Amino acid sequence: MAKSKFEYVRNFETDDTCLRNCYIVVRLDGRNFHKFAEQHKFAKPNDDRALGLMTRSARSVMEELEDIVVAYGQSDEFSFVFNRSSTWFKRRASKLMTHVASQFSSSYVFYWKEFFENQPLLYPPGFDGRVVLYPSNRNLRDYLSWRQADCHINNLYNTVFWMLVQRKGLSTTQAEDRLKGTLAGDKNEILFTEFGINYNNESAVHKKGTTLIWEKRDETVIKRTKLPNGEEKDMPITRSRRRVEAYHCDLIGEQFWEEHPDILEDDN
Ligand code: DGT
Ligand code: MG
Ligand code: MG
Ligand code: MG
Ligand code: MG
Repeated sequence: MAKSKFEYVRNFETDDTCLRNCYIVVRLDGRNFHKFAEQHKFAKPNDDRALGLMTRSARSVMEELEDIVVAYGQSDEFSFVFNRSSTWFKRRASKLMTHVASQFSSSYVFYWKEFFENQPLLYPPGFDGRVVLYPSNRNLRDYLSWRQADCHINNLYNTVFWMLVQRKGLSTTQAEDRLKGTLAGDKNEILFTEFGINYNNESAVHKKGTTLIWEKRDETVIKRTKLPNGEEKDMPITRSRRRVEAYHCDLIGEQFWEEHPDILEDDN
């Protein structure tokens, strides 16, 4: 095919292939969700509709795109981990990141009504994306631990903060001052002595965030089957199906990874 004289502009495209053998992590984060949460009347500190919609959108990303082995979300962010041996889109960072961001954003709008029945979506939300590569299982696990630790720190802070404001009637500035310099133990103590709340009993989705993984489940369906003698009969057929399952469990310790040894590939 003859080439036009404009063809050379292609050479301006730069290579953004992700290094081989590395896990490719795409993290999305809601743009200016401080304002978005206010305007859409998100409950404080945690809005279960908003968290449910984030998880629904992340599930759509995993189901529609290839090679995502685990995803982790909290607040207005979600991280997607591509298998280290993935060759999807020739491992081009911009392709992977933009597919994740656009699939997530369109799902967020598409499924909005399922979660926010009486709250109209007032303007189109956006999400930023970034790509980070992790060369070892340890690094990847530490990345996920970092996001989960962030979830815990913020949730503990926000839980006490909004108790002080909503139950004790402190202004937001007063609550901020009250919590300045406090450690986790102090916050637990305030929750327990002043509000009778044992933080350990708070809901797991808020304390731990949401982890999505693929799991095989046996599914039995009744199917009308033709027998050799020509007769038709309803027969149970069991097949193993892969589906995305959600967990709200600890990712920092060993247990989760021991119970799900197939998520990560061996380092060697
Ligand atoms: P950014 O990411 O730099 O564009 O700015 P923001 O405002 O999105 O900041 P970020 O991502 O650091 O913090 C997330 C914001 O989203 C934070 O202000 C609280 C809000 N948010 C997230 N989930 C909830 C929720 O369940 N309830 C409420 N009330 N707010 C939430
Ligand atoms: Mg931010
Ligand atoms: Mg944000
Ligand atoms: Mg955020
Ligand atoms: Mg195209």
